[in-house]
Amino acid sequence: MRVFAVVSFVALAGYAVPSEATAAPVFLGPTPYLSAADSPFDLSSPGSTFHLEDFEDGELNTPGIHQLPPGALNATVMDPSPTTDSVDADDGTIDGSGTAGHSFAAGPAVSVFTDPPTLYWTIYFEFDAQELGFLPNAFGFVWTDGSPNSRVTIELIDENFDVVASHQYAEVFGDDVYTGTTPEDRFLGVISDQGIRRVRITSSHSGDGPPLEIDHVQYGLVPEPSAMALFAVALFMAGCGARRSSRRRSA
Ligand SMILES: [Ca+2]
Ligand SMILES: [Ca+2]
Ligand SMILES: [Ca+2]
Repeated sequence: MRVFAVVSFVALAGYAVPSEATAAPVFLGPTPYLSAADSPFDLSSPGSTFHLEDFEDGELNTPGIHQLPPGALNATVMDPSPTTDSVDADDGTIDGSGTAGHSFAAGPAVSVFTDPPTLYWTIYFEFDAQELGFLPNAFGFVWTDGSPNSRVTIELIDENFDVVASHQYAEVFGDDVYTGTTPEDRFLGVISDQGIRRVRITSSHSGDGPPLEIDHVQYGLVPEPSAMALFAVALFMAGCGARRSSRRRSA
């Protein structure tokens, strides 16, 4: 049920919510995230229809997710180190630090030669319907480190490598600290009306800076989005009605 609260937040904040039952993807977040309990998805028993990759075994190896294209330039797992930026709780203690956990750091950035240059860090996942038994309609991750003022985009990409949905967050991400601190860490995600075949995360910023790090990659099946968006709107309207009648009673 927590997912409804976030969709409702998205509606209040003016994000992309379907106007009718058109079922456009609903992009979620950004919301602070220190442990799996902060996810809008129910991560209490990952396994059959929902998966959580926290990288704590040192690998990307939850079912049905692979990097695209496979190769030496892919993101890699960061072991505990002074600059590792895991989700806070992964080391056993929510204490403002993720250095004793594991994160997933992007491969080399693409640099666009403006002055100063703009760096684009990308992590690109593909889902395997055979291995999962389905294509996920929900995906999320936690942005844990990068340069200050990073711009983040999520793209959903289909079988033909066409971008079917894209969302750049209005907020910017990142602080000036690269040593595993966690107050800047944010959940971002999407619920789609279509099965998600591929998803590409891009984090960009002006000038040099450290690589994009993410954690708690999560994906699976949730109830279809148009119904949830309508439910969120209904909740919002009910809340407005309650406030109006309360004001009338107190007048
Ligand atoms: Ca910690
Ligand atoms: Ca981790
Ligand atoms: Ca961080």
